Amino acid sequence: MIKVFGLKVSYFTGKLEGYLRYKEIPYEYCPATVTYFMKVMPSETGAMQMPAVQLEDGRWMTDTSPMIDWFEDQYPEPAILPEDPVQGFVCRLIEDYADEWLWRPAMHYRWSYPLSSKLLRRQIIGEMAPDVPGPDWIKWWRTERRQHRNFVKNDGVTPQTWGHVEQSYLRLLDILSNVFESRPFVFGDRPSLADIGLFGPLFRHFSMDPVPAIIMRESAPAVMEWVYRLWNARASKMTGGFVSGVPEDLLPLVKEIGETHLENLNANALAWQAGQEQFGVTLQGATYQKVPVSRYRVWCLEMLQKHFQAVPGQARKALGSVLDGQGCLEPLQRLDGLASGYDPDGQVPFGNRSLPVYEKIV
Ligand SMILES: N[C@@H](CCC(=O)N[C@@H](CS)C(=O)NCC(=O)O)C(=O)O
Repeated sequence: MIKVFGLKVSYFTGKLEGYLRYKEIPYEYCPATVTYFMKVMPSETGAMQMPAVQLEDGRWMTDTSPMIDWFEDQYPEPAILPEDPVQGFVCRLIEDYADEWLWRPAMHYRWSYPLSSKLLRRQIIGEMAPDVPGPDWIKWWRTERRQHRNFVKNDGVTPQTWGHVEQSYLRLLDILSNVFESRPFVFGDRPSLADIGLFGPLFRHFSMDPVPAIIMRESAPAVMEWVYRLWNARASKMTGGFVSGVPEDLLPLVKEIGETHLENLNANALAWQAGQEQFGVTLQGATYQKVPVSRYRVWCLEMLQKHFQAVPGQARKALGSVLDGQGCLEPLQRLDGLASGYDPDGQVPFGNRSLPVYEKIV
């Protein structure tokens, strides 16, 4: 059986577990203890990040998006990527936004509020460091300080951006509440890659961490219901299909992604091309400063552009007009000739590379 190394409070472990459970791919969950997270996983995958997967043949993989693509090749039925290439691209766009943009509000809600950070530091240490010698209070204190510094303070969350960071979450709840009034999953009666992508932040962070979970329960119970509907969904029990096209109620999400995630990816890529280590960007009127430049996120934009180009002619026209109508097409295509060099040999999710996302700040 494959082994999934991660934590029960981890964003991306939750995303992968949601996918594997839905697809009914058997796996053994293995806690990423300190020894695994800091020694075994980096030496096998090149990245100190979770989840990492060890296959039965001994090979290791990391990074949920390419891992899910790999699993889809091995277990094609039922596909989580709709056949309609327009929907397929929108799924990838939503997944990338969920992975990379919602990360900041998720970390902020977890580590900026003592109600949450005091609980999470115990949960993390309890699962990760049962055998590490030393008093618990020191381990809690170090964990809380590390997470807040790396993922909140050094990621552009300030008194000036705090409100905007939270608005991203609140707007998403409004958009999704409206969607789930009409259907059980983002694109219809069964989960798609869009649901799996959103599951990362919405399951292990927003629906479980005390502060955002109170908000979700009180103001967006339909989203809470979707979280657990997806956790309990099994492909073999699904009968329905996907709707056709991109429903009207998803357009506000596409617009939101254009204004936040795509603008942010562009600013990051420009700074990377200029050889900077940090960048500033104004999004929806909020100015973020000293955000660490990420080569991995240059690759994310490169991959989105590549997926767009791969959509066949007539469908690409239709997709272009959906994206253009929401201000997304221009930022998607703004930068030409991106060459992150992140995965030159097309090896992901295999291959031992250097730490992708947080190489500069951990
Ligand atoms: N793109 C990666 C991101 C994985 C990731 O960032 N995982 C987080 C935990 S959910 C992590 O391990 N962060 C490193 C750290 O906390 O030091 C994926 O999709 O798997």
